[in-house]
Amino acid sequence: MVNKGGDKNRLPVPVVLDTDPGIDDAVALMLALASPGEIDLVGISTTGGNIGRQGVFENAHRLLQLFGRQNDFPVGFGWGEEKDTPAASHIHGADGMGETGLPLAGEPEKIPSVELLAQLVREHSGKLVMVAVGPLTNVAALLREYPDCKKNIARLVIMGGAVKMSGNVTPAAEANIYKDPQAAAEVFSSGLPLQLVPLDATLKALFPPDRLVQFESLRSLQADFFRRLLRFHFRASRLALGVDGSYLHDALAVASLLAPQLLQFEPVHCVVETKGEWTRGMTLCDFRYGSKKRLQPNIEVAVGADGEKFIDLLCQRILIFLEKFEQ
Ligand SMILES: [Ca+2]
Repeated sequence: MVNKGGDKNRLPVPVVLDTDPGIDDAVALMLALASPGEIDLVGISTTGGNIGRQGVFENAHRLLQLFGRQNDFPVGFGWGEEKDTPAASHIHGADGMGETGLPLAGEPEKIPSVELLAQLVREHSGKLVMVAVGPLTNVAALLREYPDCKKNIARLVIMGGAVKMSGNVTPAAEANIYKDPQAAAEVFSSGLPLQLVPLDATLKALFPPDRLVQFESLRSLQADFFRRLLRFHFRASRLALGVDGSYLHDALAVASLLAPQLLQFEPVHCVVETKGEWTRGMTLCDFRYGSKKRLQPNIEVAVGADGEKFIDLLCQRILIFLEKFEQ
């Protein structure tokens, strides 16, 4: 987004993060908190995904308490029934955050995520950017229960899908879309201004182990948490995916607000398969270039990303952010 001085483009933009922390969710949140010049984080709505609804809700609070931001904005509790979906503990740990053992103080109040989202859209009418980095359950519920909200959401950025490649949960589907394909289908066909950051882009956002070296000398609980989170993810990713590094899918979606030029967006028509025997949760895009049959675009899809520049930006921001906690 370019700040041209007009009211509509004024920075920082109000942002709500819809999230299921989640290791890469935690890094995405850190990147948002580390970027107050561009992002005014006004709320977090949690959604069951990497682990169940209660766990991700508590993890969001744990993170905010760790960074001293627990009184700055509300946190929503995931909408709807708990989905019976494959666990992601082999990637994120049983606690969803790399078994880092962050404490949780108190018993946080549970505002339903859908109510929180509706309230934030009203408060920031026409300006609110939603960044959804978990299953789209809350967002679909918002559009269903508060249809008037639709015209007042500036943009929705979604981490999810795989458009020109295999998925990660099944050959057809990426985890966020697979976990609630009905919700994703509703959101994709909603007419909202949409940007999709699929695996095609996020598999370029690999944080290599040697980039952690620059964080080694930092001495704080916060820096220690960041190092342990990534080290867990390095081990898990090596075992589960045979990859040397940590894919920070969700952080790339947040980075698209800071430096949109890092991603190669392309307008396409995209639908979500909800019923397929083998293809449930598939994001099917119409790339029939030049064909008269090609369908009208309904979404901008990132078909690639500059992974190295993303990691540079991320490290720069997180380093400055963590230095503030030095003891
Ligand atoms: Ca996530």
